[in-house]
Amino acid sequence: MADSHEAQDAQGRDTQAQVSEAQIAVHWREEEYVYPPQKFIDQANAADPAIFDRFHEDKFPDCFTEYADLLSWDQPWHTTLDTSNPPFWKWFAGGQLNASYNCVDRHAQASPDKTAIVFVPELESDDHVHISYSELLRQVNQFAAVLRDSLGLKAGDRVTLHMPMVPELPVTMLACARLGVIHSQVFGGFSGNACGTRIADSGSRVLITMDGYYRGGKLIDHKVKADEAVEEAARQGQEVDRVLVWRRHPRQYSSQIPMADGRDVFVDELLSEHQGQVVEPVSMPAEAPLFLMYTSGTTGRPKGCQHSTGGYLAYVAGTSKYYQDIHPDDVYWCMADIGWITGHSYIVYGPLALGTTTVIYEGVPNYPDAGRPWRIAEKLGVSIFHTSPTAIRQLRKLGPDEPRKYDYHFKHMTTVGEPIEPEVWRWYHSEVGKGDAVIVDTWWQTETGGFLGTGLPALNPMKPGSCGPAALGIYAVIYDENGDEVPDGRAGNICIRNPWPGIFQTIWGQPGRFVDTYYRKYNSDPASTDWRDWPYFAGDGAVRAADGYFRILGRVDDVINVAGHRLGTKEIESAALTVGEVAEAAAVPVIDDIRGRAVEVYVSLKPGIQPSPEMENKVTKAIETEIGKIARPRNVWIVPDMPKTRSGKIMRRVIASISNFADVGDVTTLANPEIVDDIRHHVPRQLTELEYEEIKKFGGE
Ligand code: 6R9
Repeated sequence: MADSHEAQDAQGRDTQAQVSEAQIAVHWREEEYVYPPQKFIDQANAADPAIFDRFHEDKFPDCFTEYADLLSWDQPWHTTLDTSNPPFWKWFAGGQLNASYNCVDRHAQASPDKTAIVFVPELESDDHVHISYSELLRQVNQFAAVLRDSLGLKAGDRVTLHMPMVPELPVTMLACARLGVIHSQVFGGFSGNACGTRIADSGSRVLITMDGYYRGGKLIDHKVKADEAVEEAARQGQEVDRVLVWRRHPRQYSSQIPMADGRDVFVDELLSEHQGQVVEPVSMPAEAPLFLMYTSGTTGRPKGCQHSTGGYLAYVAGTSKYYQDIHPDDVYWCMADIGWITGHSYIVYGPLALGTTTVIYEGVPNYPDAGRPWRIAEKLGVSIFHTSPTAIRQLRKLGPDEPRKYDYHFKHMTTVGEPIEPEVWRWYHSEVGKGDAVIVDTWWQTETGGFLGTGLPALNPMKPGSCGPAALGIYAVIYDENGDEVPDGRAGNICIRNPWPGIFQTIWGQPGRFVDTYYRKYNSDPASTDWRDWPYFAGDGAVRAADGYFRILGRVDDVINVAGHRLGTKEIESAALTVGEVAEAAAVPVIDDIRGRAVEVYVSLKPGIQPSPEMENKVTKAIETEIGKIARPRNVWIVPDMPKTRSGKIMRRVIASISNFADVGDVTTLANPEIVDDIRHHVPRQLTELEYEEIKKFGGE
């Protein structure tokens, strides 16, 4: 944990050999409150403080029926929360519903012409595409017919999606949901190999992809990754029978890679066989899995977080209503990628469950320039804007005055994925929000389905740098390593004492790992069926202030959050080790002025191999191939040896200190202390001004 001096954690691991993000976190000073404008309060969905009473702990778990009541159920539940098999909680047990019906049909009936999705292609010369709820219903039905009748898919089957930011992605997800088929969308930027590993883990026989998409002004060949993915899955024992390929441009093929005979098929050809077909939504138990979302683990293969249909959909609908303040007439734009949990919950499922208009932008925020997001906002009349600190930092750096040039008006802005520096927060507020929009900082995780730490915009004043108090019905606490609550102002491990409807159900195929990773640490009685005995361990370091607001310091495990994307140090190290000449590899987090954190990789080479820039490139390339470009290290340092404990463990803490120009601390326990100076020699000082300031703040040189 963040300020622990213990040498071992609860599992007896040698924590001194590791370094976590929380340990290199920058501690900002407590900021003053910023209050929402009256005109925001006057229209807010949650403006009456009575809401806090409705979600008070003595009303748990029934308080969450308020969220479930936002949905249309085929059959009501008989038990709000079934705790008989902890920590495998069952929310709304006995209830039945269909997610696609809730996100599409009921709105198509009530307001068929209302725009459900606005697609903004990356090329500015291309027209925006407005898809109404009735049109969305038609497309979802037709594609569901393809999945059911041409592919024979049925409830409970898994299908892997590796799709870019196009409306065909939600259409695919919702068509799966209509049948009870479990979708597993892999972020489009991940490599073919990373996709293949996830296909194998989920046991998918079908991969759905697109031939190409636009990014940075170029049409990227995406189908190439499908072939790599299928090959990798086969290597891991999973055969893929069918690859469905959507076309980015009608009647064209945007890839150089030939379609494999008998395996690959264009979606439009299948759709033409199912014109106008209607597929009844399959009524699913609330507990049926809706989707898998893979995230990085500390060790071993990635974790397929399994989310439920009823609890998940209720939680994202409720939080979209109260925290995103979505009203029927809002135009809502979340600039995240649907390939991450943020996109699933707060581009697709939450906003569509509420029947709003959600914007999908294909490309990067700064294409062709840093004014693009504000032009989109102006043109579409976006009222709610949602993005990450990394995107804000980037837009601020590239176009600090751009927002002023455009006539848009946000009432509400969200930030998600990483801590936001107060200085960056203030630019977001005054420039992007024109001093008039509220900012809702939202702390949560792939595992948690929806927001955990965040403020109700009309009721909780904002505090730059803090995510805010715990969300409604979330009882958060900060424990030390022994499970004792730490006093306010001290860092520790943030935990949630209770279950909530959005919590994931298990790690796909690894229930033991699910219990071990998230519950073992603070569970005192494995036999207890009382939820109070099962606090959820989030894996983040945090500090609570006296007013109950939390500041998140970062991961306490071996996960590095680069630009809001979670990367496991072990995954990066194994990728580096696929290079034959590499003997050992260590990945560490470093402070980065745009991405929050970046990765540096240290490698030592096998005897007789000479260090060279080619070698460094080879390591970088291997990481891109195994994981994807997002994992590309900022630097690869070739060093003569790694600092090691006497038991032979690499001391990442020492390496991270060198990378962050901080004091390396006590190195007397090293088997080879002399190597420290040697390594320092290999790491030249190239700091930006902001990094230098940050480093000074956390006690570096
Ligand atoms: C939603 C999402 C989860 C990790 C999480 C934490 C960090 C997310 C944050 C934040 C500070 C915020 N994180 N939101 N840190 N302030 N508002 O990002 O899910 O990709 O699983 O990442 O991201 O460290 O544990 P995921």
